[in-house]
Amino acid sequence: MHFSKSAALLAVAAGASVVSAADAPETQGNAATTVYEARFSNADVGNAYLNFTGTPDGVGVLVTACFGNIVAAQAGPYPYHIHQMVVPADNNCTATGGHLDPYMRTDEPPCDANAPQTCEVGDLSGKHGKIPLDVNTAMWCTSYVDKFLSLKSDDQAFIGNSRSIVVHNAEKVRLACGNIVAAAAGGMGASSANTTTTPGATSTGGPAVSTGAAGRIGANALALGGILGVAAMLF
Ligand SMILES: [Cu+2]
Repeated sequence: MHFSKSAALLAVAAGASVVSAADAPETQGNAATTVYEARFSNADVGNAYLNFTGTPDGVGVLVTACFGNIVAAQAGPYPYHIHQMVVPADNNCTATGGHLDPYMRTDEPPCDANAPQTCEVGDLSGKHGKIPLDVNTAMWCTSYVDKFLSLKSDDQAFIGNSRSIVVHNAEKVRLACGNIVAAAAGGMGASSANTTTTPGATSTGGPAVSTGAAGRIGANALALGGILGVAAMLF
C-alpha cells in the first residue's frame, strides 16, 4: 500500500496531514577532490568496490563500481543500494536498515530510471541498472554520475554519514554489505583495492578514514589477483 505522489499532493491540498514524498534535488558543490569508497567481500560476493567522487561542475557524484565473483547459486541480476546505517562488526547486513531515502519516497512503486529524481536517493541499481552477473567468474564494472547523491555532510543526501552499500539477490535477500568511508586518496584498482573479509570491522565508528592497503591486502591478495586475472582475460 502506498500513496502516489499526486494522491499525496491532493491530500495535502485538501488539508490532510499527509507527508508527501518530494523529488530529490540535484546536489551542488561536490568537490572532485572528495573521495569516498566502499570495499567488501564475503562468501556470496567475492569482491566489490565502489568509489564516489565529486564532479567537475560539483553537481552530483561520480560513482565507479565493480563487482565480481558473485556465487552462481544466487540468481542475478543483483540490485544494490545505499543503506541508511553502518554495517556492524558482526557483519550483519540486516542491521543496515532501509535505503537512504531522505525525501521519503519509499521503494514502491519501483524506481523509474527515466525519472531518477523520483527514486529513493540510495536506489543505485534502480536508477542506473542492476549488476548483470549471473555466474561466479566475471568481474563487472560500471560508472555513472548520480545527480542526487551528495558528498557534503550538511546535505540530506550525504552518503558519507555512516552509510553502507548492500548487494541483494533477485529476491532482495541481502548477500553482502560494506561501509562507505572517506578515502585517504583517490583512485581505484589493484594498488588501492584493499579488499577485506571482515567488512565493517574497521569502520564501525562512522566515516572513518581508510587506512590503506598495506595491512589488509595480504589476506586477499590471491583472491584479488584471481579476479584481476579473470578481468584481464575478459578485456
Ligand atoms: Cu538494499
